[in-house]
Amino acid sequence: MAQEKTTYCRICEPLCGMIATVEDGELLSLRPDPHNPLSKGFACPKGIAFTEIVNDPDRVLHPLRRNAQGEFEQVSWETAMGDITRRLAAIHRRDGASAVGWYFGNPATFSAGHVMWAAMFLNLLGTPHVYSAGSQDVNQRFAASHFLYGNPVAAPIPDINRVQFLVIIGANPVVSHGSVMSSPRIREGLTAITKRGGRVLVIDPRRTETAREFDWQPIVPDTDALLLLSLLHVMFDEQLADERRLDARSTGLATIKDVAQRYSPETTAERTGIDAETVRALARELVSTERAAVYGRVGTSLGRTGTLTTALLDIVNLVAGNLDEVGGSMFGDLGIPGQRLGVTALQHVPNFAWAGRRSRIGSLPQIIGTAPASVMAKEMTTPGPGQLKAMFISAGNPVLSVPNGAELSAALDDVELFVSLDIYQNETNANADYILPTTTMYERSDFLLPFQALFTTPFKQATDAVIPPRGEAREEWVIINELVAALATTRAPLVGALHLWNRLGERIGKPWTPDRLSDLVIRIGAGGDRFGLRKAGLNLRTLTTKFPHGKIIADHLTPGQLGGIVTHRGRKIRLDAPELIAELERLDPTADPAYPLRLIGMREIRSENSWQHNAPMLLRGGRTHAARMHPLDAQARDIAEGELISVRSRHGQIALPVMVTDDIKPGVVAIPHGWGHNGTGGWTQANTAAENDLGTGGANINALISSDPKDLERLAGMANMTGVPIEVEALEQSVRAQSASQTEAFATRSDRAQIS
Ligand SMILES: Nc1nc2c(c(=O)[nH]1)N[C@H]1C(S)=C(S)[C@@H](COP(=O)(O)OP(=O)(O)OC[C@H]3O[C@@H](n4cnc5c(=O)[nH]c(N)nc54)[C@H](O)[C@@H]3O)O[C@H]1N2
Ligand SMILES: Nc1nc2c(c(=O)[nH]1)N[C@H]1C(S)=C(S)[C@@H](COP(=O)(O)OP(=O)(O)OC[C@H]3O[C@@H](n4cnc5c(=O)[nH]c(N)nc54)[C@H](O)[C@@H]3O)O[C@H]1N2
Ligand code: SF4
Ligand SMILES: [Mo]
Repeated sequence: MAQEKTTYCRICEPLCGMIATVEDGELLSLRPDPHNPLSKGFACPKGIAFTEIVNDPDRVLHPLRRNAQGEFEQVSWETAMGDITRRLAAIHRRDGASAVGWYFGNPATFSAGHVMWAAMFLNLLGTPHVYSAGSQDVNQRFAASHFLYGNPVAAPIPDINRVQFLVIIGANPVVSHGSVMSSPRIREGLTAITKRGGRVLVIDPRRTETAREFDWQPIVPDTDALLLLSLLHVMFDEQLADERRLDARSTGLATIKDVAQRYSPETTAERTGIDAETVRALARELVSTERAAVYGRVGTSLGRTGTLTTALLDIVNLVAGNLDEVGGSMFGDLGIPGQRLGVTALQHVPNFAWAGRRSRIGSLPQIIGTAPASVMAKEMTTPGPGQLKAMFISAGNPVLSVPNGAELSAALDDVELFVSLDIYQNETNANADYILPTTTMYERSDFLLPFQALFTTPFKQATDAVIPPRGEAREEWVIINELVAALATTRAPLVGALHLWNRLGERIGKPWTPDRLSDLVIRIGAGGDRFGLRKAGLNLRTLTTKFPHGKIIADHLTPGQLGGIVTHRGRKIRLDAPELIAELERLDPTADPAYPLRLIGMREIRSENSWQHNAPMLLRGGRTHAARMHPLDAQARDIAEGELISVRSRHGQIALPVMVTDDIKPGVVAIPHGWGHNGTGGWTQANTAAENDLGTGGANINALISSDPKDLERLAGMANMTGVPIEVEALEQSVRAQSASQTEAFATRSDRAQIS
């Protein structure tokens, strides 16, 4: 008989409540949970379509080994793990920990067991080759927080519930549903701001789905740091800032004032495309509105100076009197005693500290234990001590998501051992020696551990698995424990200690599992039972059984968190770190007349990065990958709507259809990433689309992006994926008529109507 189970979605950050209908261990359907106190019956098309992913006939359900002919064949877990652990141990014994590497992709963060076990294993192993999607996403946030607060994991989030003036710079929450903030029903949250008489301003090169609903200010890509410096200039110049208060809360104010002095809005206007009076008015409004915040995301992460830009976002909030204040940019509170001491201690651990290690290739700093993924390929192909020889990739598709996928794909083909942990055959693991099948989110229990401090309304939810693992799928942490056991016998004393800990737990009947870790965090943290000290407090069991729809911990974020966050001397925010100041010299790139246009990224409502192009529900309406460009730029190049265009940068070339639209700043071209399914993966739907003559399986935008260490952002090794100089031309006149009609259908049906 069919049964309904309460759970939550773990695709993106709002973590919306879901009701799963299950029969005989099979997932029949998903619908939004009307009783989840935050998402209240909302879910997006990706969340609903996940049934098709769990049950996808293309899913990898058994361990696969690549044979001499290059084909995958099914093997037993025993055979796969026996061979993998033997080869891994041999490589480790011969070349040490620095021959072993791991890349974990975005979905890893959405599984407490996966991300924590991978981090624990790799840290204890001591390899510098730890990579993640972070250097294409959010590592600049950690680096900025390191410099400002001495605390890389502190991330301010806008107080959506109470803000009256929200400036969104380089984020599109109506489509992305919010990032580096967990705020279910974000569209409604934003609309509520205007309903209560406030204002939302979107500063973005494209009139995005969010910008269409609120006020839009276009900007030249990758000039946000200049805009933010000009805002500071006006705040100091017009004496809007409360300097005495600033002095009490921060160090380095004189330096920042001095720097801002050089960036009057009159001098930056031409570069940002925003006139001086608009900037002056914006600065005044940010200071005079009692509850105001600026919030930036991927658009401010991926420029040439992402760390500096992100630090400036916080500094603008601070100077305007909006940081750590009600209705401003606030910090979530984990409620864990001793957090500050813990972070201070971690800052002295080389594996964790900023630049505690630098990459062998490019000498780029690590941040929270991870190195820039852009250098992964060269770390595999460059001989010498520390060469990466055994590579694990879990929940990632870096051949599409990291710059220069062709280079990476070739490098992966040559490493001694390449093991993928995934639910699919994708473009990356096409070259793997083994693909190990893992569970999807609904086949495991979980707690939203990594997102605890990011909820705009403090919230906790935990879930049991709603169905057993399909086929022979296993959870990542279970696989990692086997690797731990294998390396415990080689030259890895700390891994050995972890193995003993695991063994001990098993022996006393209390194995160390993700659930146990979650229970610990829940009990110690805000609202927890502190092991009996707080009578009505939570633990994992009470959270799952008494509050299956989740529990709101507090109605609002609490101001005044900085004292518990900042680890710098005197608990003062540091505004003048020399590393940040040095980034100012990178603000003005030299223009190259051969590449006059600027490339930006964008996300689509029915895609999640590269991995949801195989669900029929999400592909409806003849969806295709397309670039967006302004009519003026199209006319100048004699390009018509729907035509196939060639997009070239200094680093590569791709072809795809174009949509000509006024909703973008002239001189800018927007292209979604995560496409470029070329038949090497096992995604039948996505690859069938690729075989169509229009190339509608899409193109890999990251072929246009440089993986050269000298082109990476310097403080967090961020890939430079926005504002990239490009040129565009018509590819073939002959397909014009054919493609125009199809792209138009896509434009009306999926780009506009599907926003929910
Ligand atoms: N539907 C859907 N939702 C998703 C995802 C998805 O793939 N699909 N991915 C998830 C992931 S992994 C993440 S990290 C989040 C990201 O969440 P967001 O950051 O909110 O999403 P993006 O669409 O990347 O928004 C970036 C915006 O920055 C703008 N932009 C680009 N360059 C610049 C610039 O130089 N300056 C300024 N001011 N703006 C710029 C782009 O036009 C775009 O509108 O979304 C998550 N949610
Ligand atoms: N040009 C450009 N490039 C970008 C971006 C951009 O804005 N522009 N955005 C960047 C960002 S923000 C991100 S987060 C990255 C994403 O980059 P990645 O994380 O490398 O790639 P995804 O496409 O998210 O691939 C996720 C993989 O995980 C698998 N998977 C899904 N669920 C699970 C699971 O539970 N367990 C396991 N083991 N596997 C699972 C999927 O099958 C898929 O193969 O892309 C980055 N790349
Ligand atoms: S917005 Fe969609 S994909 Fe993201 S958590 Fe909610 S239902 Fe899942
Ligand atoms: Mo991301």
